[in-house]
Amino acid sequence: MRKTLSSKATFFIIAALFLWIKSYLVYIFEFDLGVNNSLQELLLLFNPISSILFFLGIALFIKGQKMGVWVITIQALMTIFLYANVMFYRFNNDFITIPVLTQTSNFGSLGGSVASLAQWSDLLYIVDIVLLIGLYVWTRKDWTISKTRFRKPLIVMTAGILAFTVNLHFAEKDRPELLKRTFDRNYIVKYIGAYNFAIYDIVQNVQSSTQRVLADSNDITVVENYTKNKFAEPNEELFGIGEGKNIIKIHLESYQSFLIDYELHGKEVTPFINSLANDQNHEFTYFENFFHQTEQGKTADAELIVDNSLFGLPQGAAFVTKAKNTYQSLPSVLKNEQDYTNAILHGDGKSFWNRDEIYKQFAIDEFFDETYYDMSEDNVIGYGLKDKPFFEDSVPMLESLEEPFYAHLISLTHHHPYLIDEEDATIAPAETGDKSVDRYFQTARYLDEALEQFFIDLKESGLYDDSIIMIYGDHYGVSNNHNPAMSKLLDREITPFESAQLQRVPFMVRIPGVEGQGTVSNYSGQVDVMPTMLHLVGIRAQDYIQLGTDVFSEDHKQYVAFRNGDFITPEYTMVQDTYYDNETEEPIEEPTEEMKEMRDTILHELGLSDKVLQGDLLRYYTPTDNWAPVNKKDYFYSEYDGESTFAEDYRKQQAITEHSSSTNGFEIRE
Ligand code: GP9
Ligand code: MN
Repeated sequence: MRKTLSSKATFFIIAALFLWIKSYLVYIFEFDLGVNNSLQELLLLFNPISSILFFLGIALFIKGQKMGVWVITIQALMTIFLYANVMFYRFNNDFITIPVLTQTSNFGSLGGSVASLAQWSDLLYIVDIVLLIGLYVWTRKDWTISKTRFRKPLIVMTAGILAFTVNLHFAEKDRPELLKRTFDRNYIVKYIGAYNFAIYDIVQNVQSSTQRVLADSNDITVVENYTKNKFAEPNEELFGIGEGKNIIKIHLESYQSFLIDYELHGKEVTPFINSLANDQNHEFTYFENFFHQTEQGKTADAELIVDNSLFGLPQGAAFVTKAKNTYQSLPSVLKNEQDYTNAILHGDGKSFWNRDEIYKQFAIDEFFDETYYDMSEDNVIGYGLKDKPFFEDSVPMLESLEEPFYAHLISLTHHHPYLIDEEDATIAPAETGDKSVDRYFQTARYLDEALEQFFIDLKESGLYDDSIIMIYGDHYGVSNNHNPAMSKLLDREITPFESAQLQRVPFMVRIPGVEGQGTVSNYSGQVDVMPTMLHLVGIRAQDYIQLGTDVFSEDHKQYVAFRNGDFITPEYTMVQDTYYDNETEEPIEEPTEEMKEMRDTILHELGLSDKVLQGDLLRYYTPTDNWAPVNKKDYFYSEYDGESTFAEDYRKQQAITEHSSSTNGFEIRE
């Protein structure tokens, strides 16, 4: 038996196998990675191989018996890394990243609880190392010394790199642009593994810190001059008209404006949203030529743009790569100038899109994530909580906030691939044969019904009368990959011009006590939201770095930039280097100088925005005399750990007393 086991190769293979099995068991038993198809299952099993071969392969450079010591040391280091992540995950439901390591307060929150997180069964983590040491002592005398020094390690390490390439290829099949779009860390670990994720994280951090280091305080002056100059004076009648009111901001996932008034099988798809757009109650103003401006960051981009009046990055999500930046977000300004309490409500894990990090920089006081909601099986589909229970259970959370508040509710069910339970589907799917497009209308209807009920509940709670309500669509739901189906549905060819027009998403505002303006045709985009909101509550946007302008202003600049440099104005559209006349939809043979200048303006603005984000330039900018920069340390998002849901708990609480008391640390509004 000893003879068969007595070779360096066997020792190496056994070590690699041990580490492989250990890593896989950790994935299964310690992490909650949400594996939901067989390809993901397979990748989870496969993904530790690449880094194990690569790192253990290093030991093969060492000659003689010492190689064994190196194998054991590397094995131990990788185990420590894994175990540190396990401990961190047990507490935070998240993985260790460089920003987390540099942010010692996070460990502070672990406090003395490290001991309580450890379990006796954790001793199993060293079983393989003990066995390896035994094997080493037992067999090393019989090891032969290899003649070549570099061949073996290089072969093994190259095999590791190759395994990674294959891994990534299949991962991107399941989740396109996985690394570029920098999804949730749980996703990346699920697809490429905990070790590869750590390398990815290091590369990302090095890249982003170099750009930051090269920036200096003069850079912001250039941006400031531009934005101060672009500023549009507020509409006098509306400036400050919503002062002191709450802001309830509703994020309609994947909702494109073509849905408004669209009829399928002779029925309106979203009758309630239609009624708001058509201002049947004389309350809402609907901007029919409003566009999303997002790129790879999708939802995260929409949130960033709307709340900061900056563009997202050309690649990746600033939510992830620029999470440590200084921001002067809409909620932070509201808080600074008018003492708002800021909250975000969303029925998904808190770390998706790195929200739990960036929200601190945005001065978000409360983050009601999935742990606050009833996530039982019936309530969940696709990415997370269904919109109906989400909106319903959000009302008591809103009531718990101190007024005035800014609350951002992010819907989720109307998300690709538009899954819906049979009992929730109240309209038949479309019949294009493109499954996800066909279901798109069913989840849109579901969102519409959820929203309608939410309005009823808001009115009942009394919040409706005290709150500005702002509704916006985050980004397209039907991508160009589905043009044949879209063309059937809209009964026209989806040309590049048409595809640009389809990037319209709704933007609607309702101010209590103010009559709505019905449908407004002014052109605007997500970047214009923040200055608009600031003016409504009576804060001059000019003091802040804003690339958009107030949509209610007479001077509002009516051009809309897309992140790739294409753009739209009321008269013409520029897509892929071609200018089109909006009326005739035909290419313009000879674009005017003015059109070309507009293009330069667009590129200039996008470039300025990139400079702000890449250089973290807002750290050099003091907007007003009494501006207090956001201090991340002031914000901490605990998970709700009540035995019942927040809503249930809240109701119980209400039954006991009508006065303010606390439910797991949350003040109940009197
Ligand atoms: C997840 C949700 C979806 O929490 O916001 O993000 P998206 O895929 O639309 O960017
Ligand atoms: Mn989205």
